Amino acid sequence: MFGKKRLMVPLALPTIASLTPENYKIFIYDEEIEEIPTAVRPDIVGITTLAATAGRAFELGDHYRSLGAKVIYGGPYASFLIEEALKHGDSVVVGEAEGKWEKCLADFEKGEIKQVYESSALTEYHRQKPPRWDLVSMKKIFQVAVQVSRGCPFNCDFCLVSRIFGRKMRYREIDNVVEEIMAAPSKYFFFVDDNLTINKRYAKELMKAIKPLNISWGCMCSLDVATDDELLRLMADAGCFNILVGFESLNPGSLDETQKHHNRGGFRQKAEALFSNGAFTRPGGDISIWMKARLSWITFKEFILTSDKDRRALFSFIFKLIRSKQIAIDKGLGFLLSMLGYHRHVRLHHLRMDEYRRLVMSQDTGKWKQQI
Ligand code: B12
Ligand code: SF4
Repeated sequence: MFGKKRLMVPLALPTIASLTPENYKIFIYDEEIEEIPTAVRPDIVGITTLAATAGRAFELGDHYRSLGAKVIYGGPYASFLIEEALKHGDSVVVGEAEGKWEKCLADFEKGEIKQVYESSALTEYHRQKPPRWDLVSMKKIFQVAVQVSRGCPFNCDFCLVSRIFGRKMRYREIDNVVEEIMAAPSKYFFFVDDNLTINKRYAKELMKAIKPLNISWGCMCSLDVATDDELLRLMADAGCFNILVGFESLNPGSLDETQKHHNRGGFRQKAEALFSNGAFTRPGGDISIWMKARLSWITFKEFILTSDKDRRALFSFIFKLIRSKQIAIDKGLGFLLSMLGYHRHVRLHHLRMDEYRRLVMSQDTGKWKQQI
């Protein structure tokens, strides 16, 4: 939540609504900001799932099935735990919805809905229909989500992104992105791409194209953005006010263990470069110019404290660094420390499944025990 508002409504459901034929009357509900009408019986209910939301998603699925509705799950959690989702729903759309959701609805209309909609091919992802933000109550939302790319060339152990969207980057055509932003009901955006600046040429073109739109936006990118002064300036000019950088850990051993090798080394120098090149440590005159351009860089550095044996030492190490202001480069810097909860973060590939189950069973209490 952001004050009385939710920061963003997840992009999944407005995207799926955009794929839905016109003969459907669609309602989107987000329980973080509004009540879900549980007394009504829809014909078909689509529910998105994350590990963090799966318990509630399954409760709702059970409820709507008991009313006689068909319940379809999608999203990262159901895509990897299909059998579990099918205990609470009629069908699972695995991975990207494009193509599969339309097929699922066509089968629904014929009364032949299948349990699993899956395909080995990823979508082309050149041009997307605009998400149906008109179906979302915008009064309580701060930012609108936009996605320009899918995929990630890396394969970090705790992350599902390359498993869902592949390791080859796919990009939308820039004019298609611009059209979507212009049609959106807000001037505040968040690019949900896992690394908006990984392809610097595309990123620079995008910045030039969105600059005239006079919007404010945040994004996620890797620290190497710090090494490209031109890109930082273009981002600032185009309305960037917030970036989220995933350091994950300060411990090179933990980075190796989780296959996040690309974050090894030089983090402090790069973070300092980010500030001296992009924002706060510019001479006073410069800052006021940037402020006029609506630039206020607030960087949340996310650390995932990966391995059990290092946890205590790392906490105290980071605590000391923050207290000594060695990494609190200025007051605009925030920290988001998240423990690596295996039930939420672990990459669910088969080799690790036994370990995953063992850890969840041994560490969790309550519903998780019955669900696995
Ligand atoms: C932006 C983002 C956030 C943002 C914003 C969330 C928001 N409100 O929009 C913030 C920073 C708040 C956030 C928080 C968290 N996030 Co996050 N986040 C993302 C990110 C980068 C993009 C999400 C997105 O918008 N994708 C674009 C949409 C279109 O993709 P999609 O949701 O997958 O939907 C597609 C398909 O999955 C499918 N689909 C999805 N739902 C449905 C439903 C139906 C019915 C159908 C048919 C199809 C379908 O169709 C869509 C179109 O193809 C993803 C990674 C990624 N690249 O997706 C991680 C990701 C979703 N987050 C993740 C995690 C772990 C978290 C946190 C738990 C982190 C933490 N430690 O706190 C929290 C949980 C927050 C919560 N309670 O919801 C994990 C989820 C893993 C899992 N097994 O659940 C992901 C996958 C990244 C990862 N590490 O693997 N996150
Ligand atoms: S954590 Fe970031 S770099 Fe690693 S696989 Fe996920 S999206 Fe890619």
